[in-house]
Amino acid sequence: MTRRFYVTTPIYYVNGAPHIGHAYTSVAADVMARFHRLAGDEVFFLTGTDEHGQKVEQAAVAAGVAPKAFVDKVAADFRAMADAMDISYDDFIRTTEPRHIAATQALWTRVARNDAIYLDAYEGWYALRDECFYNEDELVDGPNGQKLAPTGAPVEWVKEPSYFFRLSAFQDRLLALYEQHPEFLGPYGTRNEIISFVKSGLRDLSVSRTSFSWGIPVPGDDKHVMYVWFDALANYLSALGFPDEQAPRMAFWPANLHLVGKDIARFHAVYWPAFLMAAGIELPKKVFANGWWTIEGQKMSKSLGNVVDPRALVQEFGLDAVRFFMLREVPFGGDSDLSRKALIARNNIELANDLGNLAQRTLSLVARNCGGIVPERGPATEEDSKLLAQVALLPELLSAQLERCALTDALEEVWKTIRACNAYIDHQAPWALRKTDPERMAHVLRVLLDAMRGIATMLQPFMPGTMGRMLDQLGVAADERNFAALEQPLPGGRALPPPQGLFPRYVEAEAE
Ligand code: ME8
Repeated sequence: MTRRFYVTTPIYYVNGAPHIGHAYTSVAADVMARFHRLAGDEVFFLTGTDEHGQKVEQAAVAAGVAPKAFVDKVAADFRAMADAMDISYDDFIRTTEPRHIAATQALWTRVARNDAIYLDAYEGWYALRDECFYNEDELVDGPNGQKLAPTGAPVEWVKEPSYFFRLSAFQDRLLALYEQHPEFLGPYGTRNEIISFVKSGLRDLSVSRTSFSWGIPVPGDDKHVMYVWFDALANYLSALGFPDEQAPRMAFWPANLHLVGKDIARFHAVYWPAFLMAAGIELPKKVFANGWWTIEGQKMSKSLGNVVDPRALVQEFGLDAVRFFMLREVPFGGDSDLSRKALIARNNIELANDLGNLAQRTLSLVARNCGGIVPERGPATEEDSKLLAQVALLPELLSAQLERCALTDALEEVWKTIRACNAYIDHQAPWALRKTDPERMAHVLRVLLDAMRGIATMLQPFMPGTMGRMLDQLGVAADERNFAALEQPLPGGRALPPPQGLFPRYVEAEAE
């Protein structure tokens, strides 16, 4: 039976340009998608853009452009960013597309038919920046005595006719979900926060607005447009062809993993499952929230002028050094800081030294001493077997870690193996064996080639471009690069291309 794996990123607001935070969640989701493809699963990987709502409408007005023209332009930039980061999405959904509008209206109709939506009037606080309604008791005091959202966003008092979703009716079912399926929501801290938010009591949620029009009309009452979060969350279904149960992609529902930032855990772990329960639709298997990036210790913001376009970093350091850094620096789920110093250190120590040198040393010895031909496997010493056994464990270990979204632990596991290879090469000293025992030298190099093949195969999801080049250099054919193929050793006798460096060391230009 084929296993299916459906993974999503948030769909990003098009009120501003893409930045490193957006790239981060997308790279993490990309690693999950690529990993599952290499494991032989049928994968559907969705990303896209969130284009409705007051915040986007205001950004268009500020730019002096009609909303549709504005969102077309910014959405294209988000797509270009995803392409530049080598995000292997299978579909890019935009909420202004007719397929999304139709699906979202169908979802609304289903929820309304089940008596979970009613018309009333909203009066309360709204934070435009978060596109979120807050209860009075959630607000905090700002510097000039004004009220702020807990996120620090300004709030305004909103009073207008509105449709409401009966969120309060789902409190017990949501708590039961978190309890019975502890794997539904992670990491631990986010799960606790959400549970206490739900326990503190849920009020019905305003799900339509009448004071602006840039949104999806409510079926049967087009004075109202849907609350942007009802609209946005529906994307995960609309890309599958919902409400057409026969649409081929519907086989991917329920989603295996919604990867989000911790800022939007509430929407995904409270509102979304409640909407789905109300519509009688199966729930996603897992929501996992990544932590927050700061830049050189500071919050990223337009006013500080420190918003980082990931493409600028890629230009300077190379794509895979950036992808690697993002997932390596801090355990996935925790907050991280982007500092040039840390990025350069990771690149130089772990990529250029640990992995790059290992490949360079081994491949140049094979080129020089074995005529560039992959040696046959020889009789294995205890050390050989130990190293190869460690490599052979990687697919299973990494699968278990990725199942828990422990992307950083997965990398650490691979790095332990890389360090073991470096210890092995130093200890075996194949360069010295050349004179004393050339046969053993060939066997040692063969062990290293096999180990590096395992390592490069497992690292493909994290650094697809560079690991593709490493596998080229190891003489591994395209159809030998998945996890199952690792069980089959490469035949000896293959001619390898001349070795080339994989990761340049980065030297910070001397201050003038
Ligand atoms: O919230 N650090 O879109 P958005 C880490 N449209 N991740 C960050 C980040 C940072 N500094 N900044 C942004 C929305 N992110 C909605 C989503 S989904 C149905 C609708 C990432 O453009 C993180 O994943 O504000 C966060 O959740 C997302 O970008 C927010 O993107």
